[in-house]
Amino acid sequence: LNQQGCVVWITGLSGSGKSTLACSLGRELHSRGNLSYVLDGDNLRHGLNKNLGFSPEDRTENIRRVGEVAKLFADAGLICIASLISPYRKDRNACRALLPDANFVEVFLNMPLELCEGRDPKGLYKLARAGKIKGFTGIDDPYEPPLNCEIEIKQKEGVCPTPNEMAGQVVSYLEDKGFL
Ligand code: GGZ
Repeated sequence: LNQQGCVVWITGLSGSGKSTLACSLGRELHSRGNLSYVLDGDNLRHGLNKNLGFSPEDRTENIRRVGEVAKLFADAGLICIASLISPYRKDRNACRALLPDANFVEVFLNMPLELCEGRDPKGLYKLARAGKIKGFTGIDDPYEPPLNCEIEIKQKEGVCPTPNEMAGQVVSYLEDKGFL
């Protein structure tokens, strides 16, 4: 194995497609013979982070822990793919600061709220609009978009890129930077 590790940090609204992109990217890297590991916010909240909710303090702690674990994977030489809403800029920047700057690749999955809310795979936006979930990102809790991300993924002429296209965009970047 001769692989320089890094963290690919995917941020975006609930329903923007973070987990789908993470999975697709992991599969693509595997098929190329690159070791990667996916840290998914929603999954980790069932184990490592099961004592955390969605208050600003708990989100900050959630992201801090995942940032530390991601750094460990990157140190071990893996491409660590983290997919969390990570709505607060300062928390993402704190994760970035754990690594040499070049080894933290922030990917902004920039999908309009209307699109994410329209998908609503778990019906959470509906509950949030009805006031049954308080502090839902994009509804009554802020999402702070990155100011200087390495990769931005968005719709082109109203059409969303496919998961494979999105993964391809990240793979090209990682190739350019010499991680692949
Ligand atoms: C945002 C929430 C909330 C609130 C539950 N706000 O799309 P999902 O359902 O499957 O994934 C979301 C997940 C967010 O977990 P993260 O660890 O990524 O969040 S953060 O980075 O902000 O710590 C969503 C579900 O949990 N969910 N309540 N109030 N998303």
